[in-house]
Amino acid sequence: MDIPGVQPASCALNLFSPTSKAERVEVFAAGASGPFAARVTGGAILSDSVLRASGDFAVAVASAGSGGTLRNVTAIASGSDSTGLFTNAVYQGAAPVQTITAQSSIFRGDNYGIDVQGDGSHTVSVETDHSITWDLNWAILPDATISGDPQTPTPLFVSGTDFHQLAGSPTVNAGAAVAGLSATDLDGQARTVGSPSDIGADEYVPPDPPAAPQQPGAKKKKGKKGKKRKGKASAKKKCKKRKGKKRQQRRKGKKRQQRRSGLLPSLRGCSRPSSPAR
Ligand SMILES: [Ca+2]
Repeated sequence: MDIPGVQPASCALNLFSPTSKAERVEVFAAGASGPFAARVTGGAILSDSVLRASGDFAVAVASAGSGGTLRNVTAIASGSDSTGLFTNAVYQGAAPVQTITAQSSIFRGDNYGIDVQGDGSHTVSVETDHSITWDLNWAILPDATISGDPQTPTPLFVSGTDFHQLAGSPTVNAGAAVAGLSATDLDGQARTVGSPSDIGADEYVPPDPPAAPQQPGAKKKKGKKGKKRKGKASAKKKCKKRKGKKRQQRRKGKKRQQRRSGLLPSLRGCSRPSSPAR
């Protein structure tokens, strides 16, 4: 879903209640100033998705109110002062605490990966669980915290706009083993391939190993089935031959008996007719 012309601090995707859940969405928001690709508030859940925002002060994903959960999200913002994950007391309203739980997610912006801003009367926190930001790390202002295990390795992606992982990316098999993982990733492929599952919207599927090349002149191996059939056929043949021999012997014996009892003329004295004199 490409949303151009997003107004400052306006969101292309807004999830705002505990029953709000979005998964496997791809949002690209562009605007001259402050476009937000997505906002999560009121305990909503956003998972298995790619959020991308471009423009000055662009934000890939923001939280507001009491916050929510991001699970297997890849959030990338580009442009001056852009931020991957932005949580700010300004958007907190009456909620005393704004907490965003980031599980197996990736954040990056040209300014900050994660930017957490509290104020004198609001507490803002980001709880990370196997989530990463890279290059520029995070900013933490007063009354704001980042807890858990924020990490900074550089993921390996296909390109700057295609966030499928490459082989060897530190995000592969490095996700959080948490309850509530989806059955599928952004592409509809299995969410868990290897253990544990990956960080980010995409789950890496290793390519099939190439088939071993056949040596020239190598004899093709006969299958078990063929061999078996051949063995069976020759056994049958042998059996038939044996039966024929026995039948012949029985016939000969019968004739001999008949000759003895006089039913057939004796063979004695029989000789081949002599060949004519030359
Ligand atoms: Ca995939």
